[in-house]
Amino acid sequence: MKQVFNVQNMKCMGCVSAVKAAVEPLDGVQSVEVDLEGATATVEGEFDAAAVAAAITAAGYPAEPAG
Ligand SMILES: [Cu+2]
Repeated sequence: MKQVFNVQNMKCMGCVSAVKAAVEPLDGVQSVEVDLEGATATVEGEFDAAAVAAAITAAGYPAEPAG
């Protein structure tokens, strides 16, 4: 599946890297694309959306599934 998350507080490419690093190790995640300007992260794979949102939030960027 592909899920878009709204991600708050990302301000630079360091933030983008931090979000990617938080999501990539999670179970079932195949790829992560982060859009700094759009304030979103798009995750592909077979994962638990709540766990992904929680991991991004725990990294300092409050996140929730979009739509
Ligand atoms: Cu930053």
